[in-house]
Parts: sequence; C-alpha cells; structure tokens
Amino acid sequence: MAHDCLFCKIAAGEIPSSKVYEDEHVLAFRDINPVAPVHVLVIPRQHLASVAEIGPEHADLLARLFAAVQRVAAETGVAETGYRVVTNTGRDAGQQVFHLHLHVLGGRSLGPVA
Ligand code: DGP
Repeated sequence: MAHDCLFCKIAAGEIPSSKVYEDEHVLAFRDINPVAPVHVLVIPRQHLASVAEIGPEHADLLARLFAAVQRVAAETGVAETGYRVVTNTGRDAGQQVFHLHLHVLGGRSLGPVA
C-alpha cells in the first residue's frame, strides 16, 4: 500500500465504500460525488499513481480493469444504453486522487467530451 493513499485505504477496507465489484486485482465503488446517475470508480488494488506509470508489465492488469468496467456497466444497467470511461492524468486534467482510477459514467446522455 502506498503511504497515505486514499484509494489504497479504500482497497484495503480501511475506509468504507459502496462497492459494485471486486476481485483479487480490481475494486469498483461508487464515486462519493457523482456527476451522473451511474458514476463508479474502477481501480487496481496495486498502487499506480496514474496512466503515466503504466508500462508493458501492466498489460494483464489493464485487461482486468476493463473487464471490470464491463461488469460494472452490466450490473449498473448501462451496458445497453452506453457509458463513458474517463481517467484524469495530472494537473491540467484535474486529477485529485493519485491512484489510477477509471470513472465509469452513464445513466444519462453525456454529450460531447470536454
Ligand atoms: P479525479 O479528479 O479523477 O482524481 O477523481 C477523483 C474522484 O474520487 C472524485 O470524482 C471524487 C472521488 N472521491 C474522492 N474521495 C472519495 C472517497 O473517499 N470515496 C469515494 N467513494 N470517492 C471519492
């Protein structure tokens, strides 16, 4: 676990969250400040700060993350209607939590990106 990382603490169960899916490698939980009817965060249990730290050695982990996204979409009812997957990286993107996470957004028409 990374020192003082909020999402590492959520992954470890030290901070409660509204879980949607979890397995050995991945956890998905509802965003505390949702901007859409479905707003779920999908994270690796392994600490990576952002997309900027992903390398070829993380190929399996990325596949697991996106498999979890598909499960979240199915379980929250947006697989058919559509959803958006967003990951903020660094200051200009407004990244607030420096533990890699995919926002899964859906449940309403989202309009164009940015
Ligand atoms: P980002 O800007 O991409 O780093 O998004 C971080 C998201 O994390 C933001 O949408 C709010 C959410 N968040 C922050 N703290 C907590 C928390 O303690 N619990 C949950 N469930 N979500 C959190």
